[in-house]
Amino acid sequence: PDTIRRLDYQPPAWLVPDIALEFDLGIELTKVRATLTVRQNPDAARDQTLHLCGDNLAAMDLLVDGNPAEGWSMSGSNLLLPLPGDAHEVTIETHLHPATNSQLMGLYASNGMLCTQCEAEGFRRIMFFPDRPDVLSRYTVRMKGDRGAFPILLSNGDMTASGEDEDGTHWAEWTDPWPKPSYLFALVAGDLVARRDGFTTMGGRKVDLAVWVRPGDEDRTEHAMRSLINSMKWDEEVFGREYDLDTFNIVAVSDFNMGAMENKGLNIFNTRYILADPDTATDGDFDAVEGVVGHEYFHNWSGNRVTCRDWFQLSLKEGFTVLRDQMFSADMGSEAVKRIEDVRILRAAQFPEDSGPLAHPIRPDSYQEISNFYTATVYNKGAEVIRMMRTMAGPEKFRQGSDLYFQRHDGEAATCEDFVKAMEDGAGLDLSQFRLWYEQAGTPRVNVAMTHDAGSGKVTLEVKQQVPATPGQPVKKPMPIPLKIALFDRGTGTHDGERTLQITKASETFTFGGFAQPPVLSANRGFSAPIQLETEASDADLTFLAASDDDSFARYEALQQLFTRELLGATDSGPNEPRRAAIAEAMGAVIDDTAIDDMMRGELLMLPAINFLIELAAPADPVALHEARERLKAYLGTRLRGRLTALHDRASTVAYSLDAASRGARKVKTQALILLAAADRAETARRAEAQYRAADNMTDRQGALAVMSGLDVPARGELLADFHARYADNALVIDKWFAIQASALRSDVLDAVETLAGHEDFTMKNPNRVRALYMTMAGNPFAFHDASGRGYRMIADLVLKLDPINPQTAARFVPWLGRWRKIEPVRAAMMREQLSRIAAARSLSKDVREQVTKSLD
Ligand code: B3K
Ligand code: ZN
Repeated sequence: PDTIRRLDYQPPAWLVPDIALEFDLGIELTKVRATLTVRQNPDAARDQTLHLCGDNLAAMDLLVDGNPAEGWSMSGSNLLLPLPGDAHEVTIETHLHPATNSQLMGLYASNGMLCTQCEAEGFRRIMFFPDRPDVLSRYTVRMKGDRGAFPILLSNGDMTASGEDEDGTHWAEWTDPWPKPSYLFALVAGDLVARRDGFTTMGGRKVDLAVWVRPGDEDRTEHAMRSLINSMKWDEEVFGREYDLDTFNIVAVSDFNMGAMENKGLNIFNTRYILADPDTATDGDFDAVEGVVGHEYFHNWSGNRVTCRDWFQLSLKEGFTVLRDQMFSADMGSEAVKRIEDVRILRAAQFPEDSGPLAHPIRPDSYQEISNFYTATVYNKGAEVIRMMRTMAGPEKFRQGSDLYFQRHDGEAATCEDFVKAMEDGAGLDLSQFRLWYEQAGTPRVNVAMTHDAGSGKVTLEVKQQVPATPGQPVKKPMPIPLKIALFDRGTGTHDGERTLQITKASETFTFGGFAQPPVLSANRGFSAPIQLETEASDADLTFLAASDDDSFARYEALQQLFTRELLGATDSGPNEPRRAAIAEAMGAVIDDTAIDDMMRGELLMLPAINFLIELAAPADPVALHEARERLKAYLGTRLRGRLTALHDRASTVAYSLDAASRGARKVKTQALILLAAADRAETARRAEAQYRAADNMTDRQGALAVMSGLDVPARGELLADFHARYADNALVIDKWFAIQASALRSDVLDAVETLAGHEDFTMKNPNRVRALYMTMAGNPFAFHDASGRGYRMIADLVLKLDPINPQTAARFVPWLGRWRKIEPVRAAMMREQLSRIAAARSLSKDVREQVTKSLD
C-alpha cells in the first residue's frame, strides 16, 4: 500500500484559478461537465503534464482549448494530460451514478435527494481534478434537473441566476466569489423546505439564513437556527470574525458518514445535529446541535478563509475549530460543566488512541488513507494544544495571535507551523520547545511528589515527566507543560493563589515558602495540560479537595481519583472499606451542597467509564472492572438511598424548559436512578417506569428507559415496545431505541444485538443506524468483552460486511479490536484473532486495510 509522507510535500505544478461546473442531474445518472482554466504555478517545478485525480471515473469527453485532447493517459484511476503551454482551458465530462454510491463520498442519493461530500478526497469521485487542498479555485456551478424531483437546487456562494425550461426541468446558477479547495465544493438538489431567518453582520451585511430539511421536519429546526445566529454573533465578538456572503445555507441529510461538513456557504449536516425538539431530542442532543452548528460555522474562517496546505495539517483547522466550538458552548452554557465534559471525551476517546497501535501526533507524519486521520487526536488533542497556548498567553494576547494568523494567511492554504509562528509573533510567546506537541504522539505521564520542611516552612514539588513510546517514535523528548497548581491550607480550606508552573524538563523542582503545615496539592487545575497526572495524594487529601477545591474541575477530578483508586483496587483485593465510606460521604456532600447547581451535581455523581479504567488498569479484565463498578454503585445506592430518592423527588417537580436549572434537574434525576438501580432493582424499576410514563420530554423518557433496559423486570419489554411504537416514523429516535438496547448491562445483550441486526428497521446503508447498534455495542464493555469472544466476532463480521458498502464507516470499528494490548491475555488473543481474520479477507478497502495492519503490529 502507498504511504503518503508529510515531508514529501511538493507544491502543485498547475493551478486552477477558475472552474465552471455544469450538472445535468438525475438519481440514476448525473452528467457533469467541467471547464477548468489552468496555468503553470510559478512557484513550482515546471511540469508539462497536468495530473488530475480521479476515483471511479471515466472521461466521456476531454478537450483542451476546445479541441479533442491528445496524448492523455490513465495512471491507475488518475488522468495524465500533457499540455504544451503555460495556460489552457480544459473541458472534461464525467457520468455519475448517485443511486449506487453507498460510500457516501462524492455525489450520492439520500431519500430521493442528491447531495455531496467531498472532504477529504471525494471531489475526485465527481470530476477529474487536482484534488488537493492547496489548489484554490473560483467556482461557478450551473445545475439543471427535473422540477418535480429537485425543486430546490443549492450550491456554494450566492445564487446568481435561475430559470425554467419547457421540458419540465429548471436550472440554477451559483457563484462563490471566494477561491476554495475542491474539498469545500457542495451541491444539493431535492424536495426540501426551509426555516428562514436573517443576520446582519457587524459590518452591516444582511445575510439570508436557511436551514433546509425534508418536508415535515421543519418544526424541529428552531434550535439549529438559533445556534447558527448565536455562532455568527459570538465569532464576531470573541474572534472578530465576520461572515462574508449574502447567503448561508444548512442542509440536513439522513445518510452521512460524519457529523457535518463546512462547505463554503452550504454546510451539510447529519440530521442528528440539526433536528431537535423537546419530545424527540435529549438535552445532550440539543447541546450537540449547538456545538456542531457552531463548529461548522466557525470553519468559515478557521478552515475555509484560511485552509490547509495538505492533509497532514488537518489539525490546523480541526484542532483550532474544536477549541472555538468548545469556547462557544462554554459561553452559551456553563463553562465549568463544559470543561468536565470535554475532558471526559478526551480521556474516553483520545487517551486510548494515544497509547495504542494507531497513536499519531496531532500533525501526523504519514498516512495511507486520510479518512482514517479524522481522529480524536487531530480534533480533541489538537484543541487541547491550542488551549495550552491560550493558557500561556492569556485571552487578550491569544486574540492578538489569532488576529495575526487570520490576517497573514487569509486566502491561503497554510500549515500548522504558520499558526504557531503567528501565535509566537502575535501573542508574544516563545513556542520553540512547544512545537513538540505537534511532533510527538503519546500522553505525557507527569508525576508530582511534594515534600514539606516544617523547620523552614518550605514546600518542594518534584516534577517528573515521561512521554511513552508510540509507533515509530521509540524515544521522546521532554514536553513543555503548563501545569496549574494551588496549595491549600488544610485548616482554612483556602489557598494563596493559583500558579502556573512551566515544566520544560524531564525532572525539575519548584519550591514555595511560608507553609507552617504541609498543604494539600491541587494540580492540573482546569485540566491545564492533556497529561496523565500522578500524585501521592492520600485518600484524605482527595476527600478534602472533593469537598473544598474552588476549581470545579479539580473538585470533580479529586472525586474521580477516589473512584478510580477504589475500582482498580477492588478488582485485586476487594473493596476498601474506609475508602468506600469516604466516597459515600463525599457523594453525600455533593448531593447536599446548595452552592453547586444541578448541572454540576450531575457531573460529580458520575463514576468513571470502564473504557477509561481499562487504560489505567492495563492489562485489564473488563468484566472484573465492570463488576467492581456495579458493586460500588450498589454500595453508594444503598448508603445514599434516602438522599438519592429525595434528590429524584425534588428534581421531578421541576417543569420542563431549556434553562440550566431545569436541565440540571433532569440530569440529576437520571444519575440518581442509575445509582439506585444498582441497590434496589424492583423499587427503582417502579420509579423509572413512573418517570417514563410521566415524561413530557425525551431526556426524562430516554433516561428512564435506559435504566429500565438494564433491569430484569416485566415492564422492560413493554416500555421498549411503547417507545418504538410512539416514534416509529422518526429515524433519529429509532436510532436511540437500537442504542439503548445495545448499551444494556445485561447478560443477554449480545443476543439482543443479533436479533436487532435482523430487525426490519435495521439497515447497513445508513451510518447512523449502524453506529446506533454496533458502535454502542463495541463501547459497552460488558457486551464487547464477553468472555466467549462473541462480541469481538460480531464486530469483525460487521467490518467485513460493511467494508464493501461503506469503507470509511467500516474502518471506524477496527480500533476497538486494536486495543487488545490493554486487555488480559486470554481475551487479547481472541481480539487479535479477529483482526487476523479481517486481514485475511481477499479484498479490503484501503481504509480498513491500514487500520487492521497497524492494529496487529
Ligand atoms: N471537516 C469535516 C470532516 C469531514 C471528513 C470526512 N472524511 C467535519 C468537521 O470537522 O467539521
Ligand atoms: Zn471540523
